[in-house]
Amino acid sequence: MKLIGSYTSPYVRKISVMLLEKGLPFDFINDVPHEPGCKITQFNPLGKVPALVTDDGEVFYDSPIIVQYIELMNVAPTFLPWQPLEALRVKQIEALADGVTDAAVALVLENRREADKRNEAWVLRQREKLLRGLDALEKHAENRTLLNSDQLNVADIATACSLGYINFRRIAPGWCVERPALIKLVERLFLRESFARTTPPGSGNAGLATKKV
Ligand SMILES: N[C@@H](CCC(=O)N[C@@H](CS)C(=O)NCC(=O)O)C(=O)O
Repeated sequence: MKLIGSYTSPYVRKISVMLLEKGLPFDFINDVPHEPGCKITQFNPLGKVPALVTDDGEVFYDSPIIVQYIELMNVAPTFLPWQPLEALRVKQIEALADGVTDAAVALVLENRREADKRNEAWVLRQREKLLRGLDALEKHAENRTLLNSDQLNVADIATACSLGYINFRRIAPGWCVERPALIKLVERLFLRESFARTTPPGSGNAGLATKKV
């Protein structure tokens, strides 16, 4: 199997973590969208990482689809409940975490534009999505049923990758204030070898800020 993506992408990290946790061997092909020479459009017409190329040469893209494919390989540990509706509920939280990541990525890209070219209304909209999403994740993490339970699942992995990215890009340094359940989740997950091995270069840890965002 080949995983195509960049080391800094939280969606790529989600897949790397899953493969490492399951002990599935894969070749990581570093490919960075927005950089010259990027080859991802040969695998994904949408030009986004990650893409997974199976041993038979079939390509899957969009990280939730890749998650589903990996789960179909039936290799323990499983990251989705066996009961379909329960699995859908976990996938809903995965989508929520990925949506928070989408907003964070949008903020990073907008911040790269010159100040006078930034669309402040757009920035505000993304920021509100991010904060509402984090509040919703905190509630799930407090409940400890579908997120932050003793059984690691794809919602936990997607949430920790999203928060790791927010830390790495310093997009909302106060996210951790008044979100103690999310802090507990990342503190626990970041200790795992799969997360340690996929830390984006130069990223900090989870408990830095003192002011809520
Ligand atoms: N929904 C996609 C999102 C993937 C995504 O947006 N990846 C970013 C990197 S963090 C990307 O490739 N961006 C390039 C682009 O949008 O052209 C997934 O979950 O795989």
